[in-house]
Amino acid sequence: MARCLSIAVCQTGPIQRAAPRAETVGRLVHLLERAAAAGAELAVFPEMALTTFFPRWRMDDQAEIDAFFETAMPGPHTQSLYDAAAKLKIGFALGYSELVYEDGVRHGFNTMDLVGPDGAFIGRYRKMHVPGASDVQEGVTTHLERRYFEPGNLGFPVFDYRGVKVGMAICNDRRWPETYRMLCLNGAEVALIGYNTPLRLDEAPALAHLRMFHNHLPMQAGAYQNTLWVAAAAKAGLEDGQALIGGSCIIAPTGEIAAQAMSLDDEVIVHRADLDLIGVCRKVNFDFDLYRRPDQYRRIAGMA
Ligand code: ING
Repeated sequence: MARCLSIAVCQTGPIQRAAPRAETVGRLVHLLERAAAAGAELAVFPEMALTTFFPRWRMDDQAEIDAFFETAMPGPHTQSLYDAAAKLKIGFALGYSELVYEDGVRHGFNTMDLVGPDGAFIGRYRKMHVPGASDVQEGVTTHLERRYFEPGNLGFPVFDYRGVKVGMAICNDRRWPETYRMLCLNGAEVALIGYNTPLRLDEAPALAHLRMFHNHLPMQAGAYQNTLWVAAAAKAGLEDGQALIGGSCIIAPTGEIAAQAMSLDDEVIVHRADLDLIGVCRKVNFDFDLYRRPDQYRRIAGMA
């Protein structure tokens, strides 16, 4: 009997700045209900799935900035999503902006939490590759994540979800090979990814036509080269005047796209991931213990 996990990607359409949290969480609950009805055992939501992608703006007022962050998860606005998970017996990974005080010092992280089918917290990931800048730059798509978020300090942890090893990554992380390699070396079988990716790229118009190609390419390569299932959820559509790409997908360890979203709106795609396919792919090429020689690479490169 094959070892499987039915995974849902819950893509959202735009979440406008004016949308009350409760309304947004209501949309997420509805998506989770659709995922459960389709037989999914685990769902992934986008990056920053509770608010608009506010790093597109330069803000100075701390109270204005903090309004986009969560100080507790679940909190008063998100408890209904955790309750729905327990009722529907389906866990989820949710991207949000985390505000935490450690030793009296304020820290902002771009975070994703993994929640079990009982609605209980399982584990946390904080985005490692924080892109963009800390202030507006002429001729560059304004993307000020480095103004609001620190790089993550949790590494690439892997958690047990119903006997399956699950890790997480957020948006720009998906472009870096280290993300998938670290998750794989930490034992991951499934990588849950959320992203908010603008369509426009003012700083590199020559690459503008490649936005979707550069979305799927690194995830397909990462899945293939590290024998991972990848489930990636976009926040898509025209959000506060900025077009965000869709292209949510579920990718097999073969690198094939097993399912892909068709819209730029709230949409659920589901695939019954055959986890035994990981072993097949490892046997063909990626048996790390047998074929991968980091010690040798380093010695040859004079890095040993
Ligand atoms: N978004 C982008 C991404 O890597 C970005 C970062 C923005 C890259 C604009 C280039 C131009 O998909 C996030 N949220 O990381």
